[in-house]
Amino acid sequence: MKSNDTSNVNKLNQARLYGIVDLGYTAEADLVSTTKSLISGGADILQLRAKGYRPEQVEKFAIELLPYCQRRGIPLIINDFPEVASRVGADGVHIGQDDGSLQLARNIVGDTMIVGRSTHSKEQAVVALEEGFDYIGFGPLFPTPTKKGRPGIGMDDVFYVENKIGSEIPVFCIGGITRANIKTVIQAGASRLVIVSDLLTADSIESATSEAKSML
Ligand code: TZP
Ligand code: MG
Repeated sequence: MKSNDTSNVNKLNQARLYGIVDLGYTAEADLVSTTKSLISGGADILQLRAKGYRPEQVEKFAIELLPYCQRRGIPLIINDFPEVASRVGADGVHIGQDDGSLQLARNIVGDTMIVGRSTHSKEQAVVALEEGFDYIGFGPLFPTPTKKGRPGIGMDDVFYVENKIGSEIPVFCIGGITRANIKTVIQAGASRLVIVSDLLTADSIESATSEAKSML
């Protein structure tokens, strides 16, 4: 992203815990309370992920959540839908390997929005850096019900990616990370994490988030 959006550049660079408000775990009626809990618990950046929902539904959810994120200064990233991110004035968009190029997304969201990419190998991570993405997700490290059918890539390349890519853009390790294995993932070299189900299925989302944050 162009560095004239200094506030979001700084927030992204400082972000350690990336939370996802995922409609696979969170009922529509609980979207706002979940968002508030993740923020109160210490999530530094949030994504709205609504697999199987239509863009107009995602847009409605985003419009609902944005004011709470903005009030607390937490960037909201929209998964999969650059058009929605652009229309609602979100802080960014996150796209996968099959969602087209960075340029395609930039054509829709412009130069100043955060654009992130999912990567599943160190080779894809290098390509994403060279292409110019603002950050990457790297994983899934472990098999996870949140991303069914995708094998875990393990932690062998975490150190390489963290050093090679993480010195240039934020690298968020993702996939099967829980409060129980955070320490191991950090020992493998990770410094920033995305945690979805372990937080969203906790009895207290806020406490679980703050516990995870305190380990980072
Ligand atoms: N991309 C790679 S793994 C994953 C996504 C969206 C899911 C992570 O969810 P969880 O529940 O933290 O394993
Ligand atoms: Mg996608």
